[in-house]
Amino acid sequence: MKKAIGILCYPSVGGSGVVATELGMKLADRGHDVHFITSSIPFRLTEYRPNITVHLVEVNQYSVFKYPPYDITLASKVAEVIDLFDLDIIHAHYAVPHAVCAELGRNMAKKKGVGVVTTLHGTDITVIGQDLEMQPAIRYGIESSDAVTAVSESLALETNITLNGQYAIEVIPNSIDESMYYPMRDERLKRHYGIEPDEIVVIHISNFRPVKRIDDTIAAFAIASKDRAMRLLLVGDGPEMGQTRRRAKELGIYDKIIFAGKQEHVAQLLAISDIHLLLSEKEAFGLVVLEAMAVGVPSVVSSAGGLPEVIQDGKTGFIVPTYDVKTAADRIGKLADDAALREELAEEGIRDTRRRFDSNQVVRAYELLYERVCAQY
Ligand code: U5P
Repeated sequence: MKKAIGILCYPSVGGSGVVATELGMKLADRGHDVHFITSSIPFRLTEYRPNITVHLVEVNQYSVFKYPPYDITLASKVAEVIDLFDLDIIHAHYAVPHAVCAELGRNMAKKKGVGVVTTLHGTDITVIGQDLEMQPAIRYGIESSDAVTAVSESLALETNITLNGQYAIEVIPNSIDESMYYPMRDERLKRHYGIEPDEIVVIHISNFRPVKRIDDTIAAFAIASKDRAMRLLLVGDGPEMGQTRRRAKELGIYDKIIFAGKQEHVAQLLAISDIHLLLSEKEAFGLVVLEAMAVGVPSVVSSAGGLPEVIQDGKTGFIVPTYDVKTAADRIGKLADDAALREELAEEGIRDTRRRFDSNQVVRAYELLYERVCAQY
């Protein structure tokens, strides 16, 4: 049955925002009435789509407040949207602040019987969850939700360990927009970046935060590219960028690196790449790994968090122990030297994307969950 769904998410670049936005768009395509309640228009929502309304949360900067009350304003907005649009369900992406705001908002609303589903994406547990001051809020967000999902088994387990709880957390993996990420090669962009046709392109895409271990990426690339014609394509920007440039100069590989900065269309950059690299210290899922797999680029990933649930070692890519730069370099070299192996892993990766991460299956899993939750009221 068609539902009126409120989605609370962070609209900025990053796995959770992308996943929440694409889920909302798919739900709208299937006839649901979707309401994003957020601080700005989600960055992947670039064109008009029927059945989607964005409600912006505008925080007034009254001089009486030392801190602008974003969370309270969001909760008020949730209440307003529930009553104005007769919402059936709120889907909060992140326990803090969104699940807490969803709970507050539904209590403030005149309409009763609105369900709350919360999806955990990682940072709320792996980063915020470590902060003891925040744990009561995270617990409250989880416990007051009618259903909680996590994007990987590893995150579900870590949530219960961190919060010392026994929460029933359903795992619904991430998916990607198949109309953007599909098997493609496009050599033209290589010329733009001055990449020679025989050079192997290793790509890394992230927000350049310390948890991504860019130092390890650079070090592994330095070893692997010593006697090989290789380039490193770095996509994204963030706090580690300065250190990355310094390290690259120290290692003498600065000229082999292309700093592409923050990009909105990473599929085109994946299309000129041969190997994808993600050696994070923590990673709840690793959406970029799925994106690379869908385009047909095999990944070398660390064994952190949910990454081993996305990549099958030796079948769709390679998994190396976290912090193990030498093994990472070895796997990069192995892939660089063997086009047939790259092809084999890429093909299996494309098949696996369709088998386990099909977006229709994922959206259907959320729809079934919404139906179950709504049936309780
Ligand atoms: N991303 C971009 N542009 C960038 C860097 C990252 O679109 O410059 C996107 C990735 O493609 C991915 C998300 O969809 O942000 C990061 O997800 P995750 O790897 O943090 O889960």
